[in-house]
Amino acid sequence: MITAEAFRGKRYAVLGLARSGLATVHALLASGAEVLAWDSREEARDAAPAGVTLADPLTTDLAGYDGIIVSPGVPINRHPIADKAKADGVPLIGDIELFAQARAELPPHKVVGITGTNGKSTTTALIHHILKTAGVPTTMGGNIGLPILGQEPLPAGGVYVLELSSFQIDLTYTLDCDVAVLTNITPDHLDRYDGFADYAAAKERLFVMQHVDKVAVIATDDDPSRMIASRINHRLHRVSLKAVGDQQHWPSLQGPHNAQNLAIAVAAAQSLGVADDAIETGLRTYPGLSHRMERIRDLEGILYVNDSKATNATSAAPALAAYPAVHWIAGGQAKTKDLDACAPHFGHVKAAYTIGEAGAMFADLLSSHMPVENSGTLEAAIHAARAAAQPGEVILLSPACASFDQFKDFEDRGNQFRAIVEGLS
Ligand code: UMA
Ligand code: ADP
Repeated sequence: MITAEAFRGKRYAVLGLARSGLATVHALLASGAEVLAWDSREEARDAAPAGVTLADPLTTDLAGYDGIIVSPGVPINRHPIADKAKADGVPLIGDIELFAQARAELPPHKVVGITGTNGKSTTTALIHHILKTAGVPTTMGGNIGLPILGQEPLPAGGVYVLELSSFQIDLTYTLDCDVAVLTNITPDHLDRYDGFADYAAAKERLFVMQHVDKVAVIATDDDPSRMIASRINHRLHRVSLKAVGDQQHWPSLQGPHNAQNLAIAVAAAQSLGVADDAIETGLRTYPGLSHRMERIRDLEGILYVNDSKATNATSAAPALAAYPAVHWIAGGQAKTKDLDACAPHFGHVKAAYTIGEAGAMFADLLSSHMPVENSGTLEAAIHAARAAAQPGEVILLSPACASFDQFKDFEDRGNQFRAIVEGLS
């Protein structure tokens, strides 16, 4: 766990007691801070550690507190905690900001911060893997599912590799990344922002927080990313998926989207001083992540692929592009009212099976391009796809939607897909 003397004797309110909130509470208590904490879910409050005062920050006078630490899943654009923080004169921050404040007490180290709409987790895991392969002490944290305050501090010379969502950046003010990375920007999370420009501006803040001697790595394959790159006035590496040649030696990094991810990872690793042969070994041995084009099973010549992490249309597109004959399971909570990003690959889809809240809307959008069935549930969709698929074809869960209408999160959705597919006989 990461602790800091800087927090000793200070008072914090923590709102949200899931992964990041709980890790924050533990780190603050261990640092000698006073902690008031709350979660709207009773079971989350019940799991709070001893030593915490349980009280709702909305109905507690917080004047004089040193910070209100909010989980990234709390929508601060519409949650009353934002006005409450202003009224009480307390900074509204997140766990990443606490990490930034703890850095001065850590052994000399570097921080790589990775943001972007898609490819963050892959790029984070890949940079971490390359560093580990090269013998550099390193740890991953942030949006990848590992709250950074819950990780062990690194010895001198270590590199913290942080995946940062826009929600986390919104709650961070002093994180000066040694290397800041932008993968791409396409529409997502628009319920949390005043439009696309506002969402892009949230990502740009990662670079605004950097000092002039630090490095920015930006994939300039889309307009918003090019705009951000044009405004960088510190050290900038522009990379592009178009500059990557043959990917055949890197089995877990197939497809143009992974060309983008690996171009970024190579530039980041080079800027950290990793030798080219160590980078090449890292690319070759990278094992891939679950729920991203994960091959689950080959049954009767039909391949079942779990791409549950494709939570928007842009991230589903590369999966459709990757296979020539796809039975496509899509749907959930839609982020946009169109599937335009997937349209260039509709020719690969033999049939679509839609699920969840977006089921009817997606069926409507797709029906003039391919056979569609609104299956409703994941299980029904898998069975319908199995009945229709021929040997050599692929049954692909690549939902282009968030999962929260029918599942706990994208991992739960992918795990249920795996369980159902493994149960087929
Ligand atoms: N809550 C309240 N009151 C509210 C709203 C929420 O009490 O009004 C509580 C909820 O009951 C919940 C907590 O606040 O207990 C919110 O927790 P959370 O959703 O932030 O969950 P964590 O487990 O802390 O996970 C967060 C990130 N979640 C989100 O950004 C939604 C995780 O990213 C991240 O891995 C984790 O911190 C560790 O850093 C997940 C994610 O879906 C993977 N990210 C989005 C994405 O990738 O698209 C941005
Ligand atoms: P993130 O953490 O940003 O959500 P992941 O690496 O977990 O990104 O990948 C999420 C989904 O996006 C996967 O379905 C994957 O196939 C797709 N994807 C990965 N990298 C990219 C990229 N650079 N551009 C577009 N889609 C991508």
